[in-house]
Amino acid sequence: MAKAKSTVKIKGAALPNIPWEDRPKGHKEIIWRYSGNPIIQRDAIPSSNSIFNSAVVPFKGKFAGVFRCDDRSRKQCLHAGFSDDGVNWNINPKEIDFAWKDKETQYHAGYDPRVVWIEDRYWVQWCNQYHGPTIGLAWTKDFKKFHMVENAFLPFNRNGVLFPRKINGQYVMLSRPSDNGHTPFGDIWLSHSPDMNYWGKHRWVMGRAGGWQSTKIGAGPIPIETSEGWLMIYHGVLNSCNGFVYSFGAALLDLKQPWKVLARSGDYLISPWTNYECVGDVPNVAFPCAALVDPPTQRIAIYYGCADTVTGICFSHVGEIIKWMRKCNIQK
Ligand code: BMA
Repeated sequence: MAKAKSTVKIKGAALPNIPWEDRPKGHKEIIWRYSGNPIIQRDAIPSSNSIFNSAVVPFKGKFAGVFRCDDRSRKQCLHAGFSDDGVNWNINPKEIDFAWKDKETQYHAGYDPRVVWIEDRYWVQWCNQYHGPTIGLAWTKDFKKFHMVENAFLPFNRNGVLFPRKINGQYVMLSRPSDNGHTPFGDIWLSHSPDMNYWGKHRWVMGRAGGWQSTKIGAGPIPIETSEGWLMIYHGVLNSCNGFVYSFGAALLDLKQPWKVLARSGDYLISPWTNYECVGDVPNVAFPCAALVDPPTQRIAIYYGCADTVTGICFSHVGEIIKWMRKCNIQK
């Protein structure tokens, strides 16, 4: 198999079984959608109204994940799931039963999960409900038993995304302070913690920009460590006469001071173009929550929610994304 020509080095273990489809012949865009999209239909489990904005990771030579499965009362629920190939998913029809000592802050609904392996366990971050949206945290080793810890931030906050390792001796998380509704603003922030319990040393990362990212932005998948910086794929929202439109692009953050932005795409990678991104419970949403990467070949598979209804994947090469980002860079 031909390796990407880019000299960018990516940290992390090889993932030769990454879900993959070659770039279609004649396709000129930086990114291409899987021809079998959507990979998860809205009714993949009996209780679900929609399955989208979900997170997957490599697990024991295969794949596991945490899925946002809104149910038919339209409650936002988190479910675990497993897959042999990262494309065909077996989602547990029972909602995750998070173990936690404190009734007051116990999970009772959740959405937009992210999952990351740090040190010796998988950490789940999601939008938890405690007097409004805030960032819930839990860990698991087997995707069967999940152990909650304290909510990371005060409400209102969404899009909590952990870095995959400590930086300067501390855990680091991106987030997007918000309001209690369909927030018409939003910048990306970064916070530090010595123990996954207390969060502080808050830093502003970046704010809105023009066009597709003019209303609000929020971190997407877990940042990817490369020799050029942390590759952060993030969503951006514009407000049209037809409501919010969710697209996604990419930025590069400094390796040692990840609140410093090195480059940022003025163009989007994906904006809702296809039927399944444009039509659904919330039209015109492409919302990325996870990415799988195979460092030796630089292949990347991005998982994203489509129109708040189903789940899709799209593909590219990390080096190509970074090269493209530098061409349409708006970080001066
Ligand atoms: C955000 C979140 C996302 C959703 C998006 C578009 O505020 O609720 O889960 O995909 O709105 O509806």
